[in-house]
Amino acid sequence: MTDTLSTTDGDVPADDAGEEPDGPIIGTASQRSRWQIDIPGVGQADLRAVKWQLYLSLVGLFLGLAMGALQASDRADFALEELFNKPINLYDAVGLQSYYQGLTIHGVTLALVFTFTFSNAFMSLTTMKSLKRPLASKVLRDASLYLAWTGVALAAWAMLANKATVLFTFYAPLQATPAFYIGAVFLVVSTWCTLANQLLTLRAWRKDGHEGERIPLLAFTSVVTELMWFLASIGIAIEVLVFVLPWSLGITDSIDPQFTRILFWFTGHPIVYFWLLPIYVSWYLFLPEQAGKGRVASDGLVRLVFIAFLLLLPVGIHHQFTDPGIPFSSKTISWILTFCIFFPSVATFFSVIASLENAGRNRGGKGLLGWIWKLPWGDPSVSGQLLAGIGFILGGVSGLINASYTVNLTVHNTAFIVGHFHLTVGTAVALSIMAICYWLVPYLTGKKLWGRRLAVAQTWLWIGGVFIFSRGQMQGGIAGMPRRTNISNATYVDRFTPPLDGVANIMKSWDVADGLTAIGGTIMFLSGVCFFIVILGTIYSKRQVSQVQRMPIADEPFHPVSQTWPILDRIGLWAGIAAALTFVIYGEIFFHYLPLELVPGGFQVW
Ligand code: HEM
Ligand SMILES: [Cu+2]
Repeated sequence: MTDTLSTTDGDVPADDAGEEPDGPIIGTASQRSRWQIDIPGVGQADLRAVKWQLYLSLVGLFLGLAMGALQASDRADFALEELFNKPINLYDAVGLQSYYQGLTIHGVTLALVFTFTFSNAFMSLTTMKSLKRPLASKVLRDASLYLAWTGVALAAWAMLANKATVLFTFYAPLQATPAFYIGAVFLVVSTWCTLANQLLTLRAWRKDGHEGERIPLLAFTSVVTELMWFLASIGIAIEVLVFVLPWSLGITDSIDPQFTRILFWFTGHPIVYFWLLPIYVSWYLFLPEQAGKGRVASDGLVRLVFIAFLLLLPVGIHHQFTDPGIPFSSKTISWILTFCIFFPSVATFFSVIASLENAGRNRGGKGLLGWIWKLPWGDPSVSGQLLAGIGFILGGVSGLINASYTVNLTVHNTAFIVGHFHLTVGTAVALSIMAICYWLVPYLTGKKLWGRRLAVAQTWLWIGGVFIFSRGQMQGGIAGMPRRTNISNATYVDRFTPPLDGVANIMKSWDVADGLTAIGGTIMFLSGVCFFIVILGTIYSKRQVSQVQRMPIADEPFHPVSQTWPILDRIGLWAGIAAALTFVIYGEIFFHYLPLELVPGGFQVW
């Protein structure tokens, strides 16, 4: 089946004998290339939809990283001003009104656009691959794509016009122009379209002679990810559609800031699962294969982990430990359940490490740790995901600090939190997505990865940068530095003052924290620039592949699906249990909280 007009590619196996039927030939004649992908029935239009969701994700990443660079430099303003002996305002220079306008763009493009549209792309593709067919509905496929682009365009316009400087949490009574909220709604609805399409595709697969069969693991994890998010997003949907949007449109003139905050965090906690689970799909089912044909430890365990995240949905109150109006009972339930998240996380840690050990030993690794060095660290897609995983260890441990009710009080709303989540979403997720792009972009475009060495360097730069950055932010947080603050303009900054009487004196000031943040953040930004050079180099490269493009999927687990309880496959049942649990827990919260306490007005502060 394979045509080898131009065999420039060495990575992709040319021989595909004995495989299931391959997808149609995708490349155009003018490209003089006839490359194929490994999913039957998937055509140009399907691939294009996935590709443009991914490109939107990368546009979000680019904008977000640029704002991140500004935030990092803001910490170094004091040093730069001393150096150049004049006031410096980088925000002015790039045409932004304030630090907070930039921070809104940073939060929205990275926490919402980058992650959601990557999920739309990747989870659609994994569903198609796993069920060996294109998505069932072309209308939903295209609706998801157009809604995402339109939504992002609307919100981007609002933010760039400084009509939505409300940060990505848009807490009332901060008020944005309606286009911002409508854009957010479109983006969320695009993720719902993805889920609906996955479910239709699953149904079509069943009807196609698979009644009574077990759902393939890759499809199972992909569907549970989106389903979890659908349930999670109901909070923000009610918040925006019932309260915030009518208020922004002037239909209502008052709002309950605390109640809308509760609804926001209903979604705002499990949103982190939505960022993470597509990465878990990759860590469990792709990375071991890429690392050396490692096998997944247990089919049942993977299913259980994904179900655990579904069930641990209603813990959002742990973001509101310091908030008034929420009874201690609700906060207690939330923090106890929050600690349960450690279990699926630890299970994942041990299981993925076991698969990687298997891969390393397949490659000839010996002894207790010898397998680690045998992993293909020279493959940027592998090194990026391995380093992201290392970052996640520290991110997870610092998460335990946030989760502890009492310790939380010392770090709440400080820069410590920023240090924490740049290791989790900012590295475990973001660096993994970049690493996945190193195989996904070639897969989707039929091009050979360009700049492989630069790509490997990029992954190391990122992890080095974020370790410095997060160390700075955490230290600052412990020294009382607030987050979400334009530090360069704050009047109360704890600057180091001579005489130098010991290390403790320097560490107590915010200078070291600021310096580390600025240096680390700049390194991360440079790493991001390298990433985009590699990706653009790949997209515009002339080196087309002419073989079948294969997704790197891990073999049958050691404990195969035949040893997994069938009840774990009952996605509807688990979603029902999750919904019931959520109903009980939030019922208790609302019972204590209601009636609403409406306050008039909305504010545009910056
Ligand atoms: C060049 C790389 C990056 C730099 C230098 C950077 C820098 C920063 C800084 C300094 C803050 C704190 C601002 C404040 O509290 O006043 C921040 C906040 C934040 N960052 Fe990043 N960041 C980077 C990449 C990322 C990535 C990759 C993600 C996620 C995928 C991310 C997500 C966030 C979020 C969600 C916030 C919170 C925004 C808010 O409080 O409203 N950042 N970033
Ligand atoms: Cu949370």
